[in-house]
Amino acid sequence: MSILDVKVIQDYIRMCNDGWLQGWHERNGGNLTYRMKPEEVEECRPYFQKPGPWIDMGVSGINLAGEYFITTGSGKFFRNVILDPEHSIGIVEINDRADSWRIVWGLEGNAKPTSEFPSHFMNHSVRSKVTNGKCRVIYHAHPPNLIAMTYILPLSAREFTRALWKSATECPVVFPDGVGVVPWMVPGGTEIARATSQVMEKYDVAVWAHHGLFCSGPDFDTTFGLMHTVEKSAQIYNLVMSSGQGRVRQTITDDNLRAIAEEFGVTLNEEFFGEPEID
Ligand code: 2HA
Ligand code: ZN
Repeated sequence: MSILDVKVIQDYIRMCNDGWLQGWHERNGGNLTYRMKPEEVEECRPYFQKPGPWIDMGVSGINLAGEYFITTGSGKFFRNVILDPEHSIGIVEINDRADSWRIVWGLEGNAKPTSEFPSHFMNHSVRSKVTNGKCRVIYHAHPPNLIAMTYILPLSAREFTRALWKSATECPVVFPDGVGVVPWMVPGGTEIARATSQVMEKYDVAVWAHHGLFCSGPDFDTTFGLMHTVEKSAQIYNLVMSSGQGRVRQTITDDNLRAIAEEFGVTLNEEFFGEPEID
């Protein structure tokens, strides 16, 4: 047995590789964190090393005190996770004040958790709170079609949500709350972490303008599926806009959206109905 035989580690590695295969993780692009269940921590504990020093994160989230996260490493390539997990990913423990982490497994060769760990951590804090502890996964990727949309649509939750809901029929069922948008900001710091976590109070998806997407969810499948659904819808949107040269002959109407919501038993965010006042 090794830690690589533990199911949660295998599932985590598979998700990293699935993202790589989709083309969302050029070079060191993207990052993935998972808040472990207590029983998963116990399954992995026999393989823990002597813990590293506590490192201050610059942010805190008291509801995450004592939690353990699986994380990708800063500067590490998703492509290499399946080939060399010990150097590419790791497990960190959070301290009692919930403002520092220390490495207990992996991230070998002096690696550190992802540069976006502050954003992931604050998003976990907020999403865990608003989902009564159900949210466990925060996933950041660079899906190209969604990024392309951030150059042509106004950077508002309303515009992005309507465009994505109307580009594929199942979207309102998959993300009924809609998607939030964070304007362009310098990545990797505490400022973008705070801005993203504010958006994540309302939405389980946050667009980073000209950069990528953050998705959250209770498990790997749901969160990967959310990223996949948003990006596929963005692809359709871009195909329609480019092949139709901006002309749309017909689309999913607001009444159609309401009919989907009723049939599938989801409540859609009413703020997003109605045509915009300005074009
Ligand atoms: O990890 O994607 O946003 C590289 C990034 C930073
Ligand atoms: Zn990024």
